[in-house]
Amino acid sequence: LKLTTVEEMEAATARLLETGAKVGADAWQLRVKNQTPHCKFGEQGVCCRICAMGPCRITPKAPRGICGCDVHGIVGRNYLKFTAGGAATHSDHGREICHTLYAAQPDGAYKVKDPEKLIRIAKEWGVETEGKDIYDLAHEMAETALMEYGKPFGVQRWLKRAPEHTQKLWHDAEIEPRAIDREVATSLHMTHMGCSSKPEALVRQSLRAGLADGWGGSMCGTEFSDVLFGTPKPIDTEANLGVMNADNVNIVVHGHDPSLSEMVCEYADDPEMIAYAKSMGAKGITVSGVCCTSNEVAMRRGIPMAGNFLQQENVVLTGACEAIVVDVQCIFPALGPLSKCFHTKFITTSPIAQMPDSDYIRFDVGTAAEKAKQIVKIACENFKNRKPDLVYIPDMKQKATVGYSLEALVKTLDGVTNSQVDVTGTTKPLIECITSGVIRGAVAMVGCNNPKIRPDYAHIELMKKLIANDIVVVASGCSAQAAAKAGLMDKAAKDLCGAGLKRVCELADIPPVLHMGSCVDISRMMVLVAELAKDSGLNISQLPVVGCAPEWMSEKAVSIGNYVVATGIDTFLGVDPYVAGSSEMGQWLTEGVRDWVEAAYTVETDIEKLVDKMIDRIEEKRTALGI
Ligand code: NFS
Ligand code: SF4
Repeated sequence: LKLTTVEEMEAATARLLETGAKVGADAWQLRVKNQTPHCKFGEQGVCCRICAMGPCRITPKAPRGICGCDVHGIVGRNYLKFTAGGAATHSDHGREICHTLYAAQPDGAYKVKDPEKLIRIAKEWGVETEGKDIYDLAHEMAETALMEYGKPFGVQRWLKRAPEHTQKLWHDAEIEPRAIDREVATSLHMTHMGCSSKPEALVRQSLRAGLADGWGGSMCGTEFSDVLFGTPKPIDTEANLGVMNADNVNIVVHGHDPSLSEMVCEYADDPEMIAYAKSMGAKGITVSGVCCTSNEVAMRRGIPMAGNFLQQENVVLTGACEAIVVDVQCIFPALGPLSKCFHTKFITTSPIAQMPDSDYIRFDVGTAAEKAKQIVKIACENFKNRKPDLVYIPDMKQKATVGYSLEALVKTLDGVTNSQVDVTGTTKPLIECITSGVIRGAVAMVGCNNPKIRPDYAHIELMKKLIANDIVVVASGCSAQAAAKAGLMDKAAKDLCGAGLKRVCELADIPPVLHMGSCVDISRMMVLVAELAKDSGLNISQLPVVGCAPEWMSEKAVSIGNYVVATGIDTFLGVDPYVAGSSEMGQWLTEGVRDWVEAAYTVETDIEKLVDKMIDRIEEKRTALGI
C-alpha cells in the first residue's frame, strides 16, 4: 500500500489554484491571508456584544464590561452560545430526518429500508409493534421522536441506552437533557444580558445542551436515517478528487442531510438519466461527495468521496464539475462566486442555507423525486458548457472500505474470537482484544479541517501513530475523509499497524481506521462505548478510549465535544474553543467537569504532543484497570 501524502495533496491543490488564478477565482488560501492575524479579543473569547451597551472587550485596563460582567462570564457565555449553535444545527438535521420518516410511503420517494431496526427502536421506546403496518409504525415513531424536541416534561428517551452509572452521573449533575429545543432555548436565555455569568453554571448548561445533541437530536438523525436509507454495512468505495471522471457528468453532493443526497444518487443511477447524459456527449454520470452528506452516501451506497471540508472549492476548480448540489451546513458561500468563474451550477436546495449566486431549487419531501430528477437533468445539460482547457482532475484517489455502523462492527468482530457462541452479537470480542492487550485501546477521531492546522496533516499523522501503537481508530466526518484520502481505510493499511492490531484487522478483515459515518453519527460511537461499558461491567470513563478533534472549526464540533466529555470520554482538541481568555473557564473544562462526568478536555495545539497525550491517557486507563 502506498499512502497518499499530505504533500502530494497540497501539490494537487496548488495545481488547481493555478486554474483558479487563470479565471480570477478567489480561494480560502487567499482569504486566510487577508484575515490574518485574527482579532486577539475574539480569539481569546473576551469580546461581548450581546447587548447594545457594548461591544465590550476585556483588557487589563478594562477588566469588566459596562454591565460589570468579568472575563470569565463573557468567555463562558460565548462558549455556551457556541455550543447551542452546534446543538441546534445537529438536532434540526435530526428533526428533518424525522419529518422525512413521517412522510415515508410504500410507493413514495422515501421508504422504510430497515424495518427491523424500526421495530427494535419502537420496542426500546415501549411503542406497541404487534400487528402494526410498518408504515403506520414509522409515522407513529416519527411523531414520537418529533415530540422529543418539545416535550414539556421528562428527559430524552435515548438516555436509557447509557449505562446506569452514566445516567446517574447525569442526573446528579443536573445535566440530563430535557426537550431538545428547550436546551437550546435555555442556553440562549442563560446567555442573554443579565442572566448567567458564573462559569460553573454556563459549563453545566453547555454539557446539557451537548447531550441534547448527542443523546437527542443527533441520535434521532442517525437512527432514523438508518431506518429510511438502510443501516450501513461494510462497502468498498474510493476517496479523493480522482474519483471525479472527466468523461462523465460530475455531480457533487455537499452538505449533511441524506434526504437530498440519497435522491440525487437514486436518479443519477436511473437508466433514463444515464441515457440523457450520453445524449449530451458524456459517457455517464458520476456522483461524488464532499463533507458529511458524502459520508452518508458512501456508507450506504459506496458513492465515492471527492474530499472533505477544505477541499470543497477544489471540486469546482477541477473545471469538470457540472453541478455542486448542497443542502445545509459547512457550505462555503464562496462556492457562489467561484462557480461563476466556471460552468458549474451551484444549486442550493434548503430554505435554511440560501446563498447569493446560486440556483435555488427548493427541495422538500413531497416533491423530492421530481426535484432530484430536475437537478440531475440540469447537470447533464450543463456538460456541453464545460471549458475543456480548464479541466484538470488530479489523478489521485485511494480505495476505502467504509460502512461500520455499530451493527456492522459487532457482526464483523464476531469473526475475531473463534466464534464462541456466548459472545457473538455483543461487543465482547472487542473487549477481549482490549483486555488481552492485542489492541491497547481506541480513539474516536472526528471533526473538521481548519486552516489554523495544516489541513488533513493532523488527522492523518495522528491516526498513523495511533494504529502503529495498536490503537484502533473509529472515525467520522471530515476526519474519516482525511483517512480515506490518505489510504488508511484501505484494508492493506493493516501493514502500518502494530502486530496486535494487524492481527485483528486480518482476522476480522477490516481496515485499522473504521469509518463510522457523518458527524451526527458520532451518536453511533456513544452507543458503542455504552455497549462496551455494559458488556464489560466497567464505567465508560474506565475504558481505554478517548476522543479527538485535531482540526475542528464548527459550532457543531464544540457541541460534540461537550457530549463526548459528558459521556465520560476524555476529549483532545487541537484548536482552542475561544476560551484562552479565562483561566476559570479553562479550569472548568480541563478539570472541573471531571467531578461531574469523570472526563474532561485537553487542548493541545502541538500535534506531536497531542497524540502522545492520548496514548499516555489510554495507557493510564489500562494501568488503572490492571490490564
Ligand atoms: Ni462535522 Fe460534517 Fe466536516 Fe466539520 Fe462540517 S462536514 S458535521 S462540521 S467540516 S467534520
Ligand atoms: Fe458589555 Fe455586558 Fe452588554 Fe456584554 S452584556 S456587551 S459585557 S454591557
